[in-house]
Formats: sequence, structure tokens, C-alpha cells
Amino acid sequence: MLVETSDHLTRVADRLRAARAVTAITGAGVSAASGVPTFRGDGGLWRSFRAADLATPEAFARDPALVWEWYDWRRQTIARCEPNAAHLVLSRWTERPGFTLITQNVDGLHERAGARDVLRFHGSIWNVRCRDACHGSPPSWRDDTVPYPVLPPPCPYCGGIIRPDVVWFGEVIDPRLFARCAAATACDVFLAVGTSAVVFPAAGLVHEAKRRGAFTLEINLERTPASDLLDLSLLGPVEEVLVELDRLVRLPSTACP
Ligand code: BJW
Repeated sequence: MLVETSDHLTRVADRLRAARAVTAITGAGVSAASGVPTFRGDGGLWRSFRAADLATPEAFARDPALVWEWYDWRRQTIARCEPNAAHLVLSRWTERPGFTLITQNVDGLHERAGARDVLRFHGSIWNVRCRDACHGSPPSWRDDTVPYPVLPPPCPYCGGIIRPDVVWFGEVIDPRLFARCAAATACDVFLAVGTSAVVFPAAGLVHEAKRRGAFTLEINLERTPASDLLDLSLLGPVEEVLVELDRLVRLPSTACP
């Protein structure tokens, strides 16, 4: 179902207010208003670069300097961006018991907005690890260097090279993290926010939530492959829709007893 009416927003707000457990998964659309490029669509990152050339282990093995140039450029871009209203609403919602925030975004803007316990499905662009998992190095560490003086950046533990600690195509989601995200599909309301819903297994979570009985909705500028399967699609800029939803959630309930 596709809607944009205030009546539907009010109904969603009623459901959110009554829900004991709410889970949201966010995608690049949530950071678009902050100036972080999305992956697909107009101006998306894949318009200028082929995913297979940059976001795969094979691409990194072939040309680590090229892949790092892309990540270094994105890190410089993100470092200049600030969280927007959508990040701020979601960060407030993470203070609510029973709320789980899963993000596919690697930009760290949810955390910068103050969100608690964010489940980072595809890792973080601000974390790195030794490409060869050398003995002396931790599994992953934070590195805010922007820009890197040398590409690919050297591993400070073995002199080899480091890689971004993100999940590339063909790589497996950390099983413990995946288990926590899968468990969060047992909820009353599941929101898919600003994601094209084409990358699995992340895109499968909303379907699993629906199968388990959750009310499922997406917030997006446009229809996605998930639209027909969800209970509701709210079409609009997430940084506006979430602010309005948040305002309505704070009002007294309008639901019939
Ligand atoms: C707005 C807005 C505004 C804009 N307001 N809205 C099942 C079926 C088919 C394929 C597979 C499958 N299972 C696995 C696969 C393979 C593959 C996959 O899914 N491929 C598909 C593309 C076909 N998946 C994988 O390889 C995954 N691993 C895996 O499955 O392991 C098991 C396995 C291993 C080996 C073999 C087989 C299985 C890993 C996926 C990793 C994805 N990694 C990336 C890069 C992360 C690092 C980095 O950032 O560089 O993650 S790709 C990229 O896509 C990134 C994103 O997190 C992800 C999702 O993108 P997202 O967030 O949805 O962004 P966009 O740009 O696509 O959409 C933005 C949306 O916002 C749009 O809809 C706009 O309209 C909207 N929007 N402004 C509201 N203001």
C-alpha cells in the first residue's frame, strides 16, 4: 500500500506508541540530507563507479590503492557531514526500551547523533583491520585519519596493508551480529527507512519481521522491490516524515479503544 496522507501517519504513530518492541533498519537515504551520496539512483555512488570494481574482496586484491582512493574520498566527504533530523529522531527513539536500530550505513552518523547500541550491519568506514589479520593486530580498530597520507595505508602492526572494516559483496555478515538483528525481527513494528531494499541479507529482515507478525512499513522517496509486500509505504523525505511521526507519537493517542 502506498500513502502520503496525514491519516496514515497518525495510524502509524498510534502503532508506534502502543508497540512494546520496535525495530528500524536504515539505509543510505537516511544520510542523503546530510550530504552523503547514496549508492543507487540519481547521483548515487554506483553511477560513477561499478560496485564490482570497488566493493568486493576481488577488487581489493586486484587494486587496493584504487579501492582505498574511493574509501578515502568517501571518508573525507563524510567527515564534513553532520547528522540530520532523521538521525536525531532515531537517536531519541533508541532511548526507548524495546527499540532496536539496525543500520546498513557505514558513515557513523547515527552514533554522532547520539544513538545507542547501533547494530552496524555492514560495518563502519571509520574502522579498519589488517588485510592479512596479522598476529599483532586487533580484529578491528578505529582510525579517523582523513585523508591518509599514503594509499593503501600501511598496517601499523606488520607493515602490510589495512582495509576498511566494512562488508563487501560476497562477504558474510558477522554471525553474532546477524543473530542479534534476526532476533530483532520479533517485534510489533518494523520500519525500513531510506533503503532500496535490494541488498541481501539486510533486505530480508523486513520480510522476516512480516512473517513473524510485525506491522511493516517503509519510508522512502519512491517505491522499492519491498513495497508490495509491506503493510505500508510512506513516500517522502525521511528527514521530514520521521520528524512528523515523532511529533505525532508524542501526542495523546487517537486510536479507538
Ligand atoms: C531516500 C532519501 C530521502 C534517498 N528520504 N528516502 C539473495 C538474492 C540476491 C543476491 C543475494 C542474496 N543474498 C546475497 C546476495 C548477494 C549480495 C546481494 O545482495 N546482491 C544484490 C545487490 C543482488 N549480498 C552480499 O554479497 C552480502 N553478503 C552475503 O550475502 O554473504 C553470504 C554470501 C556470501 C557469498 C555468496 C553468497 C552469499 C553482503 C552485502 C554487502 C553490501 N555492502 C555494501 C557496501 C558496504 C561498504 C561501503 O559502504 O562501501 O553496503 S553495498 C551498498 O548497498 C552498501 C549499503 O549498505 C547497501 C544497501 O544500500 P542502501 O542503503 O539501500 O542504499 P541505496 O543507495 O541502494 O538506496 C537508497 C534509498 O534511499 C533509495 O531507495 C532512495 O530512494 C532512498 N532515498 N534519499 C527517503 N531523503
